[in-house]
Amino acid sequence: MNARRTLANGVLFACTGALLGACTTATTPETGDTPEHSAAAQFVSPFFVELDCEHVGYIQTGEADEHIGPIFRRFDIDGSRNISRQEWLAYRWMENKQWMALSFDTADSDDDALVSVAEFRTYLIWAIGSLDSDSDGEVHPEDLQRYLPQPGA
Ligand SMILES: [Ca+2]
Ligand SMILES: [Ca+2]
Ligand SMILES: [Ca+2]
Repeated sequence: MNARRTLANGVLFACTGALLGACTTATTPETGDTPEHSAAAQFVSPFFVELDCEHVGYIQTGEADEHIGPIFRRFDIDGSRNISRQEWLAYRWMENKQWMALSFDTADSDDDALVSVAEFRTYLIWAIGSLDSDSDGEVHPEDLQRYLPQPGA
């Protein structure tokens, strides 16, 4: 996707927000645009289709609990019920290792260098919620894309 297309998406996003009445709040699409959001978008992306099991085209934070088991086990290679930093960074569907590391540090809230099931659940729910810029409870593929680098960028 080129820069012009990205810009168009941004404008489309803003217009959609206005149609939904989001313009009445103080938030703008740019608010809270941080590396943590990019890390969250990268983290959620590989699981989007799985989380959207009803195929409605968007995901919600409530979907995390339905799918957390299989997603967690994909990271927890040795089945220890904890994800080590090494296991986390080994997950191959996420290209930007800096964001991966940021995700790990954010998820590991007690700083014991392991992400427990509870920490993983909290992070997944936070990650989905953080991408819902217009706070309507729905996270669409465009919400993820705006935080992720485009091919060739
Ligand atoms: Ca493990
Ligand atoms: Ca921990
Ligand atoms: Ca939304």
